[in-house]
Amino acid sequence: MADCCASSAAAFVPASAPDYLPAPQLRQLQLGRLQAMVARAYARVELFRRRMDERGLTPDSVKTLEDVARLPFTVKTDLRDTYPFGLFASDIGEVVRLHASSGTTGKPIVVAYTKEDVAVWADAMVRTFAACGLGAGDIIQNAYGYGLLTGGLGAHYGAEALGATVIPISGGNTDRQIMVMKDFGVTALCCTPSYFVHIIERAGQMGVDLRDLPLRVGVFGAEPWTEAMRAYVEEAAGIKAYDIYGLSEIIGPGVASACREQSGLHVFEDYFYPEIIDPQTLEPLPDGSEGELVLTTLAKKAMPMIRYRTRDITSIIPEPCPCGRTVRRIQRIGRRSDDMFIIRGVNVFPSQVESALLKIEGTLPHYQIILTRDKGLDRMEVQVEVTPQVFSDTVGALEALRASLAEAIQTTLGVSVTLSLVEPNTIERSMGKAKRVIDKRQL
Ligand code: DLL
Repeated sequence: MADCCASSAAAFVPASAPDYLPAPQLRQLQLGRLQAMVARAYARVELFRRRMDERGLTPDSVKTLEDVARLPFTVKTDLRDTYPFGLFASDIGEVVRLHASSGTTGKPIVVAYTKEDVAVWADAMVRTFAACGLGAGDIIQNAYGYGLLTGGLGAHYGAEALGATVIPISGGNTDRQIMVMKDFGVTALCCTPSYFVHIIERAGQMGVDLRDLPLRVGVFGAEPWTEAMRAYVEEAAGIKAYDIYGLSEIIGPGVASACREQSGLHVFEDYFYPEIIDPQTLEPLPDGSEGELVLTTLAKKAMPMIRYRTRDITSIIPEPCPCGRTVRRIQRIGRRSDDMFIIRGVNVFPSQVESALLKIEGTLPHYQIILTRDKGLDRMEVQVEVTPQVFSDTVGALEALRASLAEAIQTTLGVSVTLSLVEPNTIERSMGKAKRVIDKRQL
């Protein structure tokens, strides 16, 4: 059954046809778009032409969808090396929008959109919001940052195209966020999951119980978060929390979204073709296997991307989704291949620490991992905030909590950690993506 028929407080949202196309039609649509995109990229982008020539490929080499696997990969450094406009396939006169994503070092990467690209993006976000059960009649508070990053305007255009009422509040000023949420009868909030945890906490301090408000949906993404975190925020705020995924290089938010089943994220495959590869051998992996997500844009004009290596680790879910959408799902992205750190020979992902912490009552999902090196030996400290109630407990109770958290993390990771309980509000809050790891080993 399509989501359009599900009972919900929101008004009727027509099912977006491409989400429900029978597989053969979808594949046909994808192939036609892939061929057109490769022809355009080959004709207009020097880097793509050179890489295809080196492999003896021309646009005519793409005869089936499987031929995508013969095309060269694109990586983040390609965007840096061609900074700012080197990968554009449209003249600047046709580009109506530029965004940029902050790199960890140096220059940002720049991404471009034509008028048609902006429409594709809005459509992908309409389908995202519809999958999250939203429609006309909803009041959407958009707390993703407006500006060069893609979250703010991406969600904004989608919410307007959906016919919902959008409040372009952007990130920050948490007290005002809570006031607006309450006074305007907001039904859905868009922000990073870590910022929402902060909003829950601040609302508590202000004497506002989010469960009493009309807020019923959270549209959360832009950073990894766990199922345990979803359970926590859904319970604390009395909402359904949906995971949405995207990246600037491909379009921004709107690449994939959870649906009412909350089991994986549907990739809007008619626009973004997903593959999973083994990040070591670079060979494609079958559906169901975990590996690195590679995306090819099928409908973007200004900045087409061929086989972009996202570094995000996931798998394609082979089973059809009970929601009725035929576009395939990916598993929730818990980690990137490059947020992994190695501590005394053991590979560790911040999401593993989060899952372990959230199994134990009495802590807030605010934590930070600090890595140091002492006489050549790596040390890992996990700082965890405790709730104000727990903080006023006896020393013995605190020590028992500390020990059980350390034990939970050590069992999950297989490495020893120093665990410190810290007072409420000591770990820096972020309005956007949370910084979970502070690596002081190279300093
Ligand atoms: O974060 C776009 C976005 C905005 C997505 C708002 C969702 C909501 P970038 O700043 O380019 O774009 O960062 C992209 O963030 O490669 C992932 O590593 C991570 N990421 C995004 N969404 C999720 C998610 C935006 N739902 C990078 N789960 C991606 C896990 C996510 N990681």
